[in-house]
Amino acid sequence: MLDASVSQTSESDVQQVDVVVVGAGFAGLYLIHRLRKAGFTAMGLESASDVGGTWYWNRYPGARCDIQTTDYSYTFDPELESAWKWSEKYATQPEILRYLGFVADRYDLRRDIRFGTQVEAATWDEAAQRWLLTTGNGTPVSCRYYIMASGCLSSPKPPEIAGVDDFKGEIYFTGRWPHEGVELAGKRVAIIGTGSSGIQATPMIADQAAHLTVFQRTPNFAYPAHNGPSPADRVAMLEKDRNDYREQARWSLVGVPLPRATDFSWQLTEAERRERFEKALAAGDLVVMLTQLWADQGVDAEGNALAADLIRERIRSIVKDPGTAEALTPRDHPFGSKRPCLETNYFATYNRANVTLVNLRQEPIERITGSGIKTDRRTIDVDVIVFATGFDAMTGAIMAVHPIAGRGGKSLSDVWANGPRTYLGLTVAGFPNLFMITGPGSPSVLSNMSVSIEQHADWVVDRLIEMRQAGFTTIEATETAQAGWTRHMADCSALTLHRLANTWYTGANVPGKAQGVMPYTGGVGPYRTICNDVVSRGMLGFKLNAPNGAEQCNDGEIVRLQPDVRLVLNMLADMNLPPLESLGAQGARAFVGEFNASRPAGRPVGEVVGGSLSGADGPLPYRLYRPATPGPHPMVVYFHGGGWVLGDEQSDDPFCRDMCRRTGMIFLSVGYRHAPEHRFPAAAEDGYAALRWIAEHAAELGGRPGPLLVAGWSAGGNIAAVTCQLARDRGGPEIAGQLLVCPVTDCTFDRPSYSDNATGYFLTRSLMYWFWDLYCSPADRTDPRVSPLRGKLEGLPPAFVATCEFDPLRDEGNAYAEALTAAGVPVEHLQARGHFHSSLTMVDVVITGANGRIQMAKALRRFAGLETGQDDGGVIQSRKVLSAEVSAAAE
Ligand code: N01
Repeated sequence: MLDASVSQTSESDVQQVDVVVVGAGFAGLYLIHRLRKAGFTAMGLESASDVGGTWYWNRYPGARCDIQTTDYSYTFDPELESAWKWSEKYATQPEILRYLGFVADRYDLRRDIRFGTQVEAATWDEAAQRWLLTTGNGTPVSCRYYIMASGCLSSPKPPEIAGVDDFKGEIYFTGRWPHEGVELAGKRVAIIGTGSSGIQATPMIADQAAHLTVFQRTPNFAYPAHNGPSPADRVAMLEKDRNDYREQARWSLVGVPLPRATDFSWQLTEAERRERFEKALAAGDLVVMLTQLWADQGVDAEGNALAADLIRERIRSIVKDPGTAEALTPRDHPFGSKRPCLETNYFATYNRANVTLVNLRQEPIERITGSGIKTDRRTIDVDVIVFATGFDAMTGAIMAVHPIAGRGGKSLSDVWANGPRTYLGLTVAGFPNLFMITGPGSPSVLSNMSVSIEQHADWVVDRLIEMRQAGFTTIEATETAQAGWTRHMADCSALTLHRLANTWYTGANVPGKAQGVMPYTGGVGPYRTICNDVVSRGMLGFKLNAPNGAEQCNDGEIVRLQPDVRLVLNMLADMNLPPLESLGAQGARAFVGEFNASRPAGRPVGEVVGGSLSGADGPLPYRLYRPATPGPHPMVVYFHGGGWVLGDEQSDDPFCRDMCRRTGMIFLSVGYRHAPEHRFPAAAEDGYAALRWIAEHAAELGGRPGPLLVAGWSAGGNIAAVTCQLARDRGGPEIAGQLLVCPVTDCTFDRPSYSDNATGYFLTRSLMYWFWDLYCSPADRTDPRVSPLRGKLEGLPPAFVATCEFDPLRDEGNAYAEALTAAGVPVEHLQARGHFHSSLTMVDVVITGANGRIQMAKALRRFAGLETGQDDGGVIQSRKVLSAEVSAAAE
């Protein structure tokens, strides 16, 4: 099949090519096409006897794609797009295989592929700066670049059940289904596994078999595919402007151009939520159900549970036997944390007389015998066993080439012994010129694969072209870049619920496999931006070498911000907003008011009431947030942020609600006076006066008798810190603890964070200059009532100080925490990595800020003498419950 143009060195019997591509599925075919067009000699090595990859092997009854065919297609060639018409919304395996064959024919790809060829080992030849691949068929191959396009789900998992060899009947694996088909009519069939393969195969097998017994360990979330012709609305969207549709898909979150829901579950009524669910159900689309219900469904356990309950309800409504229905109802993992499935008659199949479900949670399989399957309660005799037990996903096919020996002979299996580490899911430090397509660390299986494959193949081939132009012949990720990517991966997965489920996404399905979320959970569009940024920042994190000794290495980490902070800052940058300080105080206030109106509404608390208290020079408005729990509650006097110029008692509403829920305490947000109308020391004196008034009226406000707590963010943190000093010096009231979030503590601007973070992180240095100028004359600035760092710190209440890495105020906050400690004040200091000035207060926008708020809430409870560790707000508490459930399920 190989083209004569692939050069051969007869002396050594080693074929020489520029690039070897392993795998001839979606990825391998496109790569060969692109490499050839770019003038590289490319050879495909494929263990199957033809093209197709996963669609070559997975021929079990019912096998179909679960991304709509409008989206599950190549998009690189408009002529190809118009030359092929899919017959259904979700094409069958034979049709998809025909499509891939059609593509191979159209671009004459087979001539560069050696079929029936398993790559057995790959060794980096340091002297030649090339890879040497040995294969199970034919001569070894030497290549400059070695690309693994071997698929994420192509290495079937061994059955792991004792006695398989004893079975006298027929055994089949869904992932290796015989090409000639299997005759099941009249037979007693067992199927083990209820993932996507099992759920697709079960109704089809039940139609044929005399009896089907389904052995289920974990029930899965599944909803109807509603297969048929492609839906008219989706086709219309595509046909209206194909390029635009494809482009939107490339920048979307999962590779399908559907906007995500932006309303949070608590903003919708139950009827509205049900309506959305029914609509998503009718769409028959995995992605619609996963992204279109409400904004918190994938990131928050409570929002997720609302969706999960509706899916569970549907199962109960279909399956007639209540015991079977319950057994089929998933309860041990959040919806979407494990790949959900599209089903066609799956649940209804359990109403058939010839179908039985065996719940392996109640009666585990002990072994397979000569005649069937023995559980700890009984033996079920069968003629056929179908293993739908899944794959050694994401790393299995890569590690099947063993060893892959990189620099210094290091084996990839050793390097990955504790789990895969990559840079961008594309490369591995220590393995020059090795690329993976949709490897671990890229969006891969959490995306529409065809979009991710094209992006990866394009990125790799474009780099090879650029290197050729620049004279470089090797490329290798640096350890720094890879470590940074690993950290970013962990930050991203902390945002989602994937880590709460035992799945093939985390390696949990393969005994002994290192565990951790393997796909990149940050989304397709953000990932594409990052890959492009790597290039525009001079191949950041890569070392390039040329044969003449030339070297280029621009080392560093591509993402240092928390993923959601990065998105927020990019969004703000795209808005191209005028600097706040250019708007004047009134204009800036109006702008902030408008900005606040567009943020998600805070979550419900027991009660929110407004009122008026006595400030230093007249009444001040306040807003009180009361928990839903019975009072009286400890009270926190809260000062909002806004540089002493902006904001009001309502402007930190989501933060106050969140902290009220997490602490179980009253938050009373004070509307102190603002500059320039009221300059220093108005805000400081209002803060202290408010504290006194609240202490005097605590009982009527529903507060617990005893010391108050104070808290504040930014300039509010400054007022909180000052208030503590004034209360100490002026004879009370007593304060049990202070929470200072990114506080202003000093009037100098020469600390490094003022230059490191001068611009680009929303709060800028020049904005801070402006705030200071409006509030305080230079002559007053060293007064501890505005620069508390310069005050006496002994005898202050215990403090929790939070500072953020990308904040101009970081270093003065750190300095205050250190100075308090030095003065003998008990201090807990949170230095939030990857966060910016607003991270901890932008509740439900910067989700990664929640961890900081959990710590803050615990500290406040401790200061108030309450138990910590409980009642930390719905989100995290229910995550804990889920984790506990998951580990219980695993036991
Ligand atoms: O594999 P799976 P799959 N004893 O790992 C059970 C894609 N795909 O082939 O969950 C008893 O999901 C296991 O139980 P548990 C899609 O991305 C797509 O079905 O580990 N049971 C589970 O029920 C999908 O997610 C399509 O407790 C055992 C099942 O076997 C991915 O491929 C179609 C067991 C395995 O489910 C994998 O799906 C098919 C044991 N020893 C697949 N070991 C489309 O529609 C495992 N199980 C495009």
